[in-house]
Amino acid sequence: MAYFENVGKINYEGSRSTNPFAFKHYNPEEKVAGKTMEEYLRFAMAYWHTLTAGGTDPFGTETAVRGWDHLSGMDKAKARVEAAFEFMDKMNLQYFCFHDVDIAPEGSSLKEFYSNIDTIVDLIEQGMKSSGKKLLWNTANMFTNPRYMHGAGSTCNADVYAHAAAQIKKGLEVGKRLGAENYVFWGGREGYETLLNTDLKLEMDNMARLFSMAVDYAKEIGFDAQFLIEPKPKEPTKHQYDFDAATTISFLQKYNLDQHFKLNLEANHATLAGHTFEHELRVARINGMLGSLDANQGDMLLGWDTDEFPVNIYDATLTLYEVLKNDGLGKGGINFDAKVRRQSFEPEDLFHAHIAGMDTYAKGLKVAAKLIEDRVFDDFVEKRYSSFNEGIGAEIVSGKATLASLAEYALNNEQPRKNESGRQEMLKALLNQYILAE
Ligand code: XUL
Ligand code: CO
Repeated sequence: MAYFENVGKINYEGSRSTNPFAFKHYNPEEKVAGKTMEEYLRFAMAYWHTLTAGGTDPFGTETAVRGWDHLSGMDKAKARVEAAFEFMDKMNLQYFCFHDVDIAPEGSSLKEFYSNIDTIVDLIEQGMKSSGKKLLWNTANMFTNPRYMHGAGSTCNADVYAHAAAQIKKGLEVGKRLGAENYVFWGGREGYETLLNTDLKLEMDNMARLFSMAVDYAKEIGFDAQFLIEPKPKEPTKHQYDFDAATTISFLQKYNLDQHFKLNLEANHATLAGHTFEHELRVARINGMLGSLDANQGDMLLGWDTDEFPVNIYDATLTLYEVLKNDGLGKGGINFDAKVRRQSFEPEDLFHAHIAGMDTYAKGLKVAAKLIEDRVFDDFVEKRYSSFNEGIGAEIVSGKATLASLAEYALNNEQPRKNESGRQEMLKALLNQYILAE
């Protein structure tokens, strides 16, 4: 059965095309910076937004009209698997990502949940075999069920902690079976509402223990996916422990987990943390921790995680700039953790949304590659710091300088170098020039 019968395969037609069901920039085979667009971008469909969610918000119920609406339970879950492969095929998406609860109903016990997962994973495995689609990452949802009200790895309830461990164990087994390239942890409830009832140290130590157990179990079963943590500062909890890239990296370093993890960075999470997305990518990149991306964008007039499809070329350019400087994302990819607006309720809207996101990132990739090729910012930055290439600057960088040697230098320095302009406006105009060029 076709769930998206009104839409055919989406193809590249070039930037002049007027066909809303065509790519204007995403041309999978086109070479950019030495690789094909498809190799760099590794786009993924988020199962939860595209198949499972239906457009609820805190004030309203589902609005989405989908071909599986008349079904329920396992029948609905099975229909969604079929729809997922039809959508990925038509959309030319090679990867997908899911939480355990996205693909299968939890049922009334953990045993039933395991068995539901097994049934659906059988279908997913068949779909992957016949289509060649790949699992970018899977994860365990340890935030929706009421049992996780106090957290999962950071809960005050040891039985809930054990339940979380059971979900992760199954998630790792599923990931291995489906050849997942990464395994993600996002701690939606790993944080606190008030310190008055919180043992901060125990909560963080316990979270680290759960991550270590996951590392050990993956090793035990021979699952060689890249582990990823997805930072987010708040929502649903007031304060989340994996606040942003810098906080998460230092958490991983403190617990000796940094060699086992990288980061899955999300654009809207960056803005919630008061950062630009490129800031988060740069921090991860210079620490060797840039793993994968959740592509979306927030709304600057709304203070929550709106998970809109990314359409901002300026942001996409700076994002892809970091990706190219990282020499790609390795095992990672670009997962559209994004949802259509509640009033975009028709199945066609899922196509328009993914086309918009994929074209935006493809255009960003082309512009970023040109900026790097022409060394637009590299030359400027290199010259800006050139005082550290020789003389006293080289002594500082090599570690030879001391406070005493620098003080002596400063005391005898009769003609200190003059500061030069940072030329911020000129650089931003250059960036615009590259974005707007044909
Ligand atoms: C929530 C979020 C999650 C993670 C996976 O803000 O981004 O969907 O990506 O759990
Ligand atoms: Co996300």
